[in-house]
Amino acid sequence: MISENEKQAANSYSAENIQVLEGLEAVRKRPSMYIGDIGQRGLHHLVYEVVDNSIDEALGGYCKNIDVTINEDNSITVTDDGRGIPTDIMQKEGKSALEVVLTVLHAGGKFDKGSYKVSGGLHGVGVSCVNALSSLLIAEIHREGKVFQQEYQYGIPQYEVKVAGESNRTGTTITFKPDATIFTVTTKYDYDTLATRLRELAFLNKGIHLTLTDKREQEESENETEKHYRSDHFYSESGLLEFVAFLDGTREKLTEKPIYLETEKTGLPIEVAMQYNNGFSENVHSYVNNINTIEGGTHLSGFRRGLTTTLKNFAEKNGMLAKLKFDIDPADFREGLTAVISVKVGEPQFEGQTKTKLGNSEVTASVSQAVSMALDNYLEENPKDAKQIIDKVILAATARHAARKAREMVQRKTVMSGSGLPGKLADCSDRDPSKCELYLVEGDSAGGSAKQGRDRMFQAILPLRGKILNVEKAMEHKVFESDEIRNIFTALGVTIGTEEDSKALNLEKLRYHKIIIMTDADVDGSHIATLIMTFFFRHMNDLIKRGHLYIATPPLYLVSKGKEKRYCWNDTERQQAAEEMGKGKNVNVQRYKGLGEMNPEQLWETTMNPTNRILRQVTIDNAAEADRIFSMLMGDEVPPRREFIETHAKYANIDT
Ligand code: 0RA
Repeated sequence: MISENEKQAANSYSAENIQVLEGLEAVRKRPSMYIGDIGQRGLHHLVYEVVDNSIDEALGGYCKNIDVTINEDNSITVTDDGRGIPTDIMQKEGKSALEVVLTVLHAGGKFDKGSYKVSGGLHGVGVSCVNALSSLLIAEIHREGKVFQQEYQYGIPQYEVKVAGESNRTGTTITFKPDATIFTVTTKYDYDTLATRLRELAFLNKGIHLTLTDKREQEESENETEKHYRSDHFYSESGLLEFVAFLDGTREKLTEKPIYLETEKTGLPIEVAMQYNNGFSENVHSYVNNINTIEGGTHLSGFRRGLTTTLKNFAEKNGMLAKLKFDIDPADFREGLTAVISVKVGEPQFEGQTKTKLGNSEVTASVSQAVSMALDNYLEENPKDAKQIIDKVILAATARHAARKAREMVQRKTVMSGSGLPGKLADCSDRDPSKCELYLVEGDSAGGSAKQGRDRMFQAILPLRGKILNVEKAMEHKVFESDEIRNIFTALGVTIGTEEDSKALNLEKLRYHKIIIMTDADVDGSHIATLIMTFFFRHMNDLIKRGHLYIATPPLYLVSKGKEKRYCWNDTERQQAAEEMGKGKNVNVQRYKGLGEMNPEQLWETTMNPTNRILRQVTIDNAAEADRIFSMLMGDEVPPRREFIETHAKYANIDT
């Protein structure tokens, strides 16, 4: 059989193959066009692309287990127990189906007519892109009692599919090593990033077992002397119900039971879970074919419409809105609501800046009807919860009116009173926002050093007083009554609220394109940085999404000997510097506790000068996880926060 295949393959090595090479070459020339970017995100995207193929196989009902392993050399192995990618020769292409899947762009699943492909990477480019961007890829297929194998380098097959042994199971194993000449930023996989995505996939696709194992280093297990690999197993029995419970782990529930629906409307599978809590933020996450649609779209509109009309009708029917003197805004129905909406669409149209907005118009009505029906039933069957929810909506509407007044104050102040800028702001002289930076600095004394040390041409300083308001726990009008927060709004030139959407952010007049949080490198400092980030996350989310928010990283140590000085950002650097400078003799190590300990020149040199400084851009990799972490870090419960800080805090050791 194989020799027959080889003959056919050899005969037809022609136009098809040249096309393939051109296709993969295009991917290597412009990788960002296919996988988004070539940084940390793109690197991890490769894994998701491979896993998505296995998820498809699982959604077809052919596979139950998907295992992902980070190998010692930062290569990745994805194994599933599906049917195995077919290895027989395809007449038209003159090569194995496996090779077609691995070398032809968009080929995945095409040849399996019966398959209902719903999963699929963000860009839907398939595993051939992963192949093109890997220095090595090995495919191992268990099928028909045999093990088939084929290897690739940079997308080029090194030999025809061969039989490498016998097997009594079926499944696909793909191992790939990202090409370091493409992923120049990093080729190192982050366990937590992969774990978060696999957990999300487990919630979104109940009944599938996903595991993640890290073979790069072993850890000691509790009560055991044996070492073992770090590993997690993700599995969800009840899907989005558990997802919502997980997201709300540290929030206080408003009602006993979450509201859940799972249905199919005109061939469109819909799953929704929602739960009200006693907080003030809206945490609604939507997915299409397992892709997080951060820009929303027709499914989200359908959800909102269903929610708003059903709750409104119910409240009116029961005379619960009689005492209300003003209208209710649709957003009032979503305050303190955590919800996940997941739909599977056969031919999704993705629109928007990041292609994460669903455009299929038929989806709105389907989702809206499904939500209305399930919610109506719930309200009828749980009158006590229904009252709680409506009361909460009325409270939200009342608070919104108070907030609007407070907000109008902020905006009026921006427009009037001379420049309208806060007195504490030391502005820069350049007026081109793309060149300008605003430093948000903890404390007046550090603010003073920053003002003296900066380049006043393009760097502005806004000192903030100690701990700013924890917006996670405050009602909205409190947020806009806070002086520090008003100062941030006015300094940035950002306004909110339009006729239609009272929460829309207006970034057109943004005065600085880099907003840099600069706090002490200690526990207090990182707490303040987190408070400021929480504010931006909840109230200026778009500003983060557009990449305007950064964190400055002041050094932790100054190692000096006579006139020679070296700043160090971690313990390894410190040790190295001390060794190189004097073999331990007359070397002075100064530990910076705060920004205030540096003089203006030092602050400029280490933390503000664009040629030396290290800026960390704040990004939102996974919206649901970011939401969960912020609510946990800023919420009322102490134990989970302590646990998180103990496992993640880089600064914990310098305070003791
Ligand atoms: C199409 C047809 C068949 C299997 C697959 C695709 C398949 C693809 C992937 C990608 C990762 N894991 C996979 N598992 C299966 C088989 C059709 C048949 O056996 O009749």
